[in-house]
Amino acid sequence: MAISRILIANRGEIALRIHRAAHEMGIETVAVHSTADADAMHVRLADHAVCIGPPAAKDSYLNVAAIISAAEITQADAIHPGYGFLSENAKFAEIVEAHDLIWIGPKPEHIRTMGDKVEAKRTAGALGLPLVPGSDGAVESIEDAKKVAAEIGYPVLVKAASGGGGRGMKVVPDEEQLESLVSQAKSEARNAFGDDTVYLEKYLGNPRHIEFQVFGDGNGEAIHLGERDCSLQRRHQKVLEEATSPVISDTERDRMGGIVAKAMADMGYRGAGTIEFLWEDGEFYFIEMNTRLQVEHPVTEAITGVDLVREQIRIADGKPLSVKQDEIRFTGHAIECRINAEDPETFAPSPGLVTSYHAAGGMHVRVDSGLYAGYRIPPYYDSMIAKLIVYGRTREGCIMRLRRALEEMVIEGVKTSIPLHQKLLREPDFLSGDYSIKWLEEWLDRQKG
Ligand code: MV4
Repeated sequence: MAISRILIANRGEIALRIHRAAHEMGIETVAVHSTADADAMHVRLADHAVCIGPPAAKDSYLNVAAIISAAEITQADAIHPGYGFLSENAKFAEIVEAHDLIWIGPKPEHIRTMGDKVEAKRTAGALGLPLVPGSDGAVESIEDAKKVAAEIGYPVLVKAASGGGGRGMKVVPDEEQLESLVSQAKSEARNAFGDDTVYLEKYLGNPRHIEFQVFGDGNGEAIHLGERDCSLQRRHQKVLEEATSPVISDTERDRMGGIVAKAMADMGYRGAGTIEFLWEDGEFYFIEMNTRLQVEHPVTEAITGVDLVREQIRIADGKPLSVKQDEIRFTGHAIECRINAEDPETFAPSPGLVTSYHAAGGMHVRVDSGLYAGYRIPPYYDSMIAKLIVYGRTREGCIMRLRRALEEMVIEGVKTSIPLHQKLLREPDFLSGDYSIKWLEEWLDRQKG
């Protein structure tokens, strides 16, 4: 075993993040890139680089044959998928392992289970996680749907089993509209995912999105690293995340964290995972599990001191978890601002030439980004170009430092979401921590007029 060269099947800031963890462990890296990314920072920093195709992601970052070939040509012994792209593709994980490469990720069977939201819920329930009340599995007929909805009470939510990320959801206010909305949801799901399986849940009107970070060694040991509050979203895109959540007490964290860690231990989960809950009126309700490293993982790193990518690589290499649960302390507060190349008011993408760039610095300030002056942001990929992560001993101190860091950031030549963050950080509801998943979009609507 002993991983000595990792192929990073991703781009942008997360490719850099993985490169940094690898180099700190004395491991070489291989970058893969599209023709549009030949001058990207992840390509410059890596020890080896292979062009795997044209700009369109389906021909490059999603091109399984090209990526496996790149690993073989460069004699990489492991593949890290980052987030997005192939990270939650169970088939890809199997192909990697079938080529005698180490997959730096969860067991393929667990990726597959959690990718099917009906299976995920069944599994979570069997492991003792609290669920949103709803149908026991898929809805098989309209009679079945009526019966379940009457039991749990309206409004109900129709969700697609192959959905996730909010795609294909329908809120049903009353029984009169159930039949037509279920059939709409089914046909939309069939078109989007090629699978018209849907299930029903009680619709929670004003919850928070709170997710727990977990790690398993694949052999029945597992830990949790506390929660992140990701309630500030626009169109299912997170804008700002924080750890710890302003509404979760130390006692609640220990209690819920204990439940999720036990669940992961019992399923034999391997690697990094995130258990997503909706939280309303003091109760947690499981909705989904993500079987990957997440964009917002640095806020967890900031408050625990654990390097999550290093941990992923160690586990993939067959090593035990580097920390035990009783060695983990949650200290202080961290906030991440996602900086996108987009218009801060219309959210229209703003790719193009970065004419000048200066990253914020100073105590407890981290910038994860592949930007540099003279870099041309390509129009083909996600608009997130940087993450600003700030730590403070208290939430108030963290917010003050974050405002200072945002003042220091310079990104010229393209529009960015920095002004949006600056405005958000002065909002009384944000300062008091009093926000739900609906707050940001309602606030943006109020700004418009
Ligand atoms: C819900 C919900 C209310 N009630 N489920 C959206 C994405 C997917 N991960 C689950 N989602 C939701 N599920 C029930 N039973 C509201 C949402 C939701 C949401 C959740 C988290 C963060 C932002 C959101 C924005 C709109 C809707």
